[in-house]
Amino acid sequence: MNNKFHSGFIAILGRPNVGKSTFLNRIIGQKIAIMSDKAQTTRNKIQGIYTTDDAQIVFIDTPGIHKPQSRLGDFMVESALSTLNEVDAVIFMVNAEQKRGRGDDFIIERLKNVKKPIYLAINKIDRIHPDHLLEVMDDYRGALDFKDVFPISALQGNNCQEFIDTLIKDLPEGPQYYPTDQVTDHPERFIAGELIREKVLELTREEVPHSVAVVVDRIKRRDEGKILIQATIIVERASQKGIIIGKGGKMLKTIGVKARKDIELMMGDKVYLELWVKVMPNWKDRQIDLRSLGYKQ
Ligand code: GDP
Ligand code: K
Ligand code: MG
Repeated sequence: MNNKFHSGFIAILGRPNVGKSTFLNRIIGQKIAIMSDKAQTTRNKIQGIYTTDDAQIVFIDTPGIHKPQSRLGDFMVESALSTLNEVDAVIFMVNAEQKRGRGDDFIIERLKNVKKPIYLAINKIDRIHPDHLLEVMDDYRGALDFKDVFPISALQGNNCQEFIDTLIKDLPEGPQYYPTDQVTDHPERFIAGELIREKVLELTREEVPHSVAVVVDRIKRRDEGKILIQATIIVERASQKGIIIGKGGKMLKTIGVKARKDIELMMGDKVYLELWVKVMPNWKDRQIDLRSLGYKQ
């Protein structure tokens, strides 16, 4: 019997939409990183904490590394790269359906300087024929000195537990950093905002998503066990405000109902959600606004 406690911080890197958030949510078993089929859904580092009797892994879900297109993009890339010096291991996740491309090579170049164990996770194997897997593996062989390679399906769970068991076995002996019942270090306020933003991404048209931020203005616990949450959805143009509010306020109502259900699940209490929509032109390129929205440290 080996009673030593293993622990450490592991960053998850990969192009947008390869399934990083889906994997994290599967492992942690609660919805903490929002998911969608649109790139750049994750804007902040989100830690998911996985704890067992003899191990703890603190996962860092990074925004996708990509060529920056705005100051927000810049911040996202910086944020992803800066984590690499602080972690014990790195998971480089790729999509089994896609050929290795420039986006992957951009990340591989940066990982060449990382002296920590790097694991290749080939995700979405539920979408490919098993014969194709060897080709994908060949594609990445020699790109980096991988400690191990795991084909997985984050969506269906295939091979995920085996992957976790290996990560734990390889982690050094260490302390339990967070209490057993803690699954993330982000405050409820942040997650509530992310859940609202997720519904906006899910329900609105293509032109809206990348222009949206959500600020939770107030969380107030009421006596009857009900929580009042007031939040503002921020967009760049009046036309986007119109889309989010919808005909007769219908869209905003749908966003509110769906977000409220998820927030209730997270908080374990009844929630009363009040949403406003505000136009802030070019907030993505305004340093000061980024800071007030929580995207700058
Ligand atoms: P991220 O940008 O890397 O965090 O990617 P997400 O976790 O947001 O996932 C992007 C999209 O891929 C979502 O629509 C997911 O449902 C989908 N997805 C993630 N993992 C898998 C998988 O293992 N199989 C399939 N078929 N889809 C997946
Ligand atoms: K995504
Ligand atoms: Mg993500």
